[in-house]
Amino acid sequence: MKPATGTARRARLATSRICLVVTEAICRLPWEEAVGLALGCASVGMVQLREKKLSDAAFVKRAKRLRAMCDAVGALLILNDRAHLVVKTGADGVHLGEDDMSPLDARALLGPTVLIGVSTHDAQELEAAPRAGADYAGLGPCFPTTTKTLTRAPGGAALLKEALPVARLPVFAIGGIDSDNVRLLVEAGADRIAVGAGLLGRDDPATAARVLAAALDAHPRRVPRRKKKAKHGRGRHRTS
Ligand code: TZP
Ligand code: MG
Repeated sequence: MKPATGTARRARLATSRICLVVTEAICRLPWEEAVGLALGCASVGMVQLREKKLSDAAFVKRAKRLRAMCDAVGALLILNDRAHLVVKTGADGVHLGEDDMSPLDARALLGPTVLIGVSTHDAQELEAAPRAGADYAGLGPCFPTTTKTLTRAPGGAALLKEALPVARLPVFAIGGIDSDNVRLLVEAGADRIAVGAGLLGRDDPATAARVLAAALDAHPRRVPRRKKKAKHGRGRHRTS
């Protein structure tokens, strides 16, 4: 497939409200089935492949399978950590934390069309993210999670209230988000979320995604919905 342009990628980012964080170990169903069900919800506009333990070869194989699944529904594919595999896998971008390649180095390596996401933990880091060349930021952790060993205490709604006002790029709240607590974050100003276990750890990722999407829909400044394609829609029917 022809590589997407930077403009097309950034336009898709602008309408993405849920980033699905994919780690096989947190999936209750077989991972492809779980991801496929979550991707049935149109609000899931971005998938981040986060596998810390896979070899590069196994990671590439997984990313290529996800690439095809994302293409079927028009979702973005982002790699966690592994900037050196973006071109090989045809991913749309890379998500970088404090222990990874710097965003500026990643931009120099990958060029202007690739999306770069950064992890942020407070208002100061969030304010600095655009200067570092980021297209979007994750902000958290919001709540306790078993997906990742946390090095900071979860900040909850207070973190979002403090940090979101300084944001100058799209921000995905992250960490322990599920259908029970998402409303607290929406009330605190969140209009985008990144979710792993709250979707893939469920018996029914499709319903869980719909519940999260409905909560985000209640946001006063909500991200616009993607226009429905009249005909020849790609892939399966997606809800909400
Ligand atoms: N940072 C904090 S939690 C997390 C990252 C990358 C992974 C996703 O967390 P969860 O709780 O499975 O949604
Ligand atoms: Mg990382």
